Amino acid sequence: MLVQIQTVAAANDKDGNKKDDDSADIPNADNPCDPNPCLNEGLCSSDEAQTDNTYKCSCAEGWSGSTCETEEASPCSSDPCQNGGTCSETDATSFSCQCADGYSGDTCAENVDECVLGIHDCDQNANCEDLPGSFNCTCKKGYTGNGTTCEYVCDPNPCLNNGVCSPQQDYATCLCV
Ligand SMILES: [Ca+2]
Repeated sequence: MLVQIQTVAAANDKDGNKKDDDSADIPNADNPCDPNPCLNEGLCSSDEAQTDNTYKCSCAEGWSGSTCETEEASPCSSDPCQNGGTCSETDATSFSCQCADGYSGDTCAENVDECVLGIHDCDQNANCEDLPGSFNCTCKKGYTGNGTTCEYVCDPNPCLNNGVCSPQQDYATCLCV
């Protein structure tokens, strides 16, 4: 619990000279704001004419309640950004999401189809498969590699003595002459 003793700023007298109010540093049993009952950096004010020790708290932004004890819901407190997106408040009631790679939309709920958009790095001899949040590259028949790089299995010809190369799924067979 944060309790702050409010100090009164030094006042200037009518001649412009600084005048310190030493009494502000001494706890005052008659002052309901000393020590400050307002939590979370709330500012306390009291009416000196009141004799029943009433006070009012002016709460810092994001806090409410008679002693500023309640944290107000922020636009990001419900974690509105999905799939690893990062939420940031744009004002007291709005948010924006910074989406992780592979997702888009106001709340990052939409998968990016890298294959349709052409923002994949698959080899030109690979098939692109869209996945939620990512994509996969697989070399086409007759090509071998990791999908990002695919090489034709018959170039260079692996068959000796003028054998005829025949491409299979991801390897070659030789027809010997
Ligand atoms: Ca995708």
